[in-house]
Amino acid sequence: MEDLRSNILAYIHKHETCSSTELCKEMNVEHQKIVGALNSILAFGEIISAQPEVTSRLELTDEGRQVADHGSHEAVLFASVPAGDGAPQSELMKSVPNAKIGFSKALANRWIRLDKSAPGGPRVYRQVESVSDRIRHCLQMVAALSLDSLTAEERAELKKRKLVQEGRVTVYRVAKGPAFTLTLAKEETELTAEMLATGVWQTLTFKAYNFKALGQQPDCGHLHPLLKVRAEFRQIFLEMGFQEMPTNRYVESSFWNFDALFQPQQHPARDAHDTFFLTEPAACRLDAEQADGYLARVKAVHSNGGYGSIGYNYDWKESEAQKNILRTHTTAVSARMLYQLAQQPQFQPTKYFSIDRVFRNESLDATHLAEFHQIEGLVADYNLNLCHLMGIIREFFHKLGIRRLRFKPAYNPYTEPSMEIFSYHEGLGKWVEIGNSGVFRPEMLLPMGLPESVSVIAWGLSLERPTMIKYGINNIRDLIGPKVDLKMICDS
Ligand code: FB9
Repeated sequence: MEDLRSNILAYIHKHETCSSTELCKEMNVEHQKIVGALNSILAFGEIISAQPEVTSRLELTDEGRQVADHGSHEAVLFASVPAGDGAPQSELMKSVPNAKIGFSKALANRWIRLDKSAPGGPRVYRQVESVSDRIRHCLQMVAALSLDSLTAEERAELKKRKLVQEGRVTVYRVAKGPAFTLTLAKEETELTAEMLATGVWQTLTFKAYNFKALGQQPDCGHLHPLLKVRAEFRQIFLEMGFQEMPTNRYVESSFWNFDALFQPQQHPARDAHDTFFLTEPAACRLDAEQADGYLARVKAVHSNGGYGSIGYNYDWKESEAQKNILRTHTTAVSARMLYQLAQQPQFQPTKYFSIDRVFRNESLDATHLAEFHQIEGLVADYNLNLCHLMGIIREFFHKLGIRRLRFKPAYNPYTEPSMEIFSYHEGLGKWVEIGNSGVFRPEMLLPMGLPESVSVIAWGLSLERPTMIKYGINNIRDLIGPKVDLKMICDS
C-alpha cells in the first residue's frame, strides 16, 4: 500500500489530474486497490481531492473474482494434471474444484487429452508444456477497469460464463488538493505531554478531527424507568385520541402559571416557599397577552369578578404577573393551549395531554423532590360535567389496570368542582391517592374567549409515583440516581 500511494501521488504530481481508471492501467493494479489507496491518502487531509462518478461498467461476479484470484477452472485443472504420466480422470473430477467446466474448457483448448482406454480407466494427460490463462488475465483487466484491452468476443465469453456482469462502478476524478505533497507524513493522532515538553509538536502534522465520526455505540444501557413509564402513559393518551401539548418551557411567567388559572396573587403557593422565582431575568413582558385585551380581562375577573363570579376583590398587579418562575405545574401549558383554542375562529372540541417536569420549592422527603414530572389530561367540549370527568378518569386508569377508584371532593384555585382520585392498592392493602382533577372555572375560561357552553375537564398525577410503585422503589432518591447531588438542590 505504502508505495502504491506514493506512486499515485507521483502520477498526480506529473499529470495534475487523472481518473482512478487511468491509475489502474498505469499501475496495473485492480481498481478496488486503487480506491483503497485513494481513501487512505484522503484520510491524510486535503492532499488530493477525489470526485466520485458512478458509471455502468462490467464488473466481476463472485466466481469471476475467484477466477481472477486463483486462475480459470481450466488452468486450475491443467495444473492438477501431472506432466508425463497424467492422472485418472475420476480422481481429477473428485479432487479439482469446478473440474467439470475446467475439464471441458481445457479439453477444448487442447491443453489436455483423455485416453478413455487407459488401463485402470480413463486417464488425462497434458498436451502442452504450459498454458497462458487468458480468462484470468481478461478478468484482471476487468477488475482494473481497463476494458478497452478486451475484445468483444472475450467480453461475450466472460459474460456467457457468468464471470462478469454489467454493474455500476464508482470511478474517481482525482486532482491535487490544497495540501498536496509527495510524501505522506504520518499524522499524529495524540498530542502527548512529551511532544509539548520537547516542542516537537510544531514539526508534526496532526490527523484532522473527524467530527462526523460516530461515537462507539454503547452495547448496553436502558431507558430510565421514568422514561419507560412515560412512554406507557403517552401510549394510553394517544390511544384515547389525545394530542401532546408542547411543554419545552420550564421558565414560565406567573401570568400563565397562576393568573390565567384564576389563582389569586396572594395565594400561598405563589410565594417563594412553594415556587422558584428567577432572579435573572426576574420579570418578562406580557405584550402578547395584552394584545386582544386578554390580560385586562384577567385583571378584571381577579379584581372585581364577572361572568357571574364575584372575583377576589383585590388590586391585581401586572408586575406580580410578570414575575418569571420555574413552572409549578404543566397546567400552565394547558392554559396557553386553551387560550390558543379560544383564538380559533370556530371552537373545536379538543383533547390534550402533557407529561413533563414541574418545579416546586417543597421540603424534600422520601416521595417529594423539588421537581417531578406531571402528567395532565384535559378535554374541552360542549357541556361537559363531573360525570364526563369521572368517566374519562376511569377509562384512563382502567388502561393502566387500575379498576377500583374513588373520588374525594378537593379544592384547586382553578377548578370547581375538584376531586382527588384514589385507587385501592391490593399490595399495600389501602386506598392510595393517585391524582387530582376538576372542571376548570369559568373565571379561567371565559376571559380567554371560549364559548359559554364549552367546559373543560382535566386531571393530573405524577410520573414518579407510578414509576416507584411499578419498580418497587421506596425512596424517590433511588429514582433519580446518584448523578443528582441533592445538597446542591437544597442550597439553591
Ligand atoms: O401521582 C400521584 N399519586 C400516584 C399516582 C399513581 C400511582 O401509581 C399508579 C397506580 C400505578 C401512585 C400514586 N399523586 C399526585 C398523588 C400523591 O402522590 C400526591 O401526594 C403528590 N402529588 C403530586 C403533587 O405534589 C405536590 C402527585 C402530584 C400531582 C398532584 C396533582 C396534580 C398532578 C400531580 C394535578 C392536577 C390537576 C388537577 C386539576 C386539573 C388539572 C390538573
